[in-house]
Amino acid sequence: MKKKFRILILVSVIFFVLAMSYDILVLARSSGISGYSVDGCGQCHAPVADPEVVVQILGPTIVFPNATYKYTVATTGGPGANRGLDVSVTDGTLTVTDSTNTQLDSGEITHTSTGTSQASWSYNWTAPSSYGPVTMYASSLSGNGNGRKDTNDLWNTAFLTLIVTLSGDTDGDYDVDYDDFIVLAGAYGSNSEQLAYEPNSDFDVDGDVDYDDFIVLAGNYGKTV
Ligand code: HEC
Ligand SMILES: [Ca+2]
Ligand SMILES: [Ca+2]
Ligand SMILES: [Ca+2]
Ligand SMILES: [Ca+2]
Repeated sequence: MKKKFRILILVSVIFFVLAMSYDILVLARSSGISGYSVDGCGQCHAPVADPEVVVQILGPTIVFPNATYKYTVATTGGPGANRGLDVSVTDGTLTVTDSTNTQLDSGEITHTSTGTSQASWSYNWTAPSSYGPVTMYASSLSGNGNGRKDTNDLWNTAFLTLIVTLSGDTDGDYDVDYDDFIVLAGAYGSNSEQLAYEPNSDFDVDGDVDYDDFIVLAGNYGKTV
């Protein structure tokens, strides 16, 4: 009888420890998860992407080798009690600029527990040293805030193609020619507060399109990648 009792205690302890570690595993999710940026969060939340949730990746699409740019993922629609994200890139490097709300997990940007109160998250991406297209993938979830993974937590995915090209290539076709000059001419004299401003023509990224930017384009005129 005494032995049986001891076994019972032992079994209970083992069960308790297992239950605790399961709980810790489960709770770890609200602090971000990587590896789901492309296919989405369906394995544990709503089974398929929901068009009610709109995920946008905002930031420059024509970029230069080794340069660093700011991107923002913005999520609207769905229950919206809390939200989260997972971002990956096929090349280049993601870095955290807001460590309160985002973190790096296996090279991907995910939300922190605090970050689930946000509807948008910003971070940096540094372009690779080689020319060519890079894809940025984002999955974002709009949860019902009940602290559980359930099918009422809706999500969707988005991607953005980033063209890593020559400085001066305003239209992103991997050359610097008259077409690019025309784009710059249209934005010439503008600053980032104005409608005419064209970030793809602001090669020195100082918030205006002026003579300095023209000189950059002129310097690469006629070149192709
Ligand atoms: C392997 C399972 C799993 C996957 C995949 C997963 N989650 Fe979760 N997620 C959970 C669990 C479990 C919870 C509930 C416990 C918690 O809040 O930590 C949760 C909760 C959340 C919450 C809080 C939601 C609420 O209503 O309380 C957010 C936000 C979240 N996940 C974001 C994401 C995003 C974004 C993805 C896809 C990029 C994702 N999750 C993919 C398991 C997962
Ligand atoms: Ca061009
Ligand atoms: Ca061209
Ligand atoms: Ca400029
Ligand atoms: Ca200037």
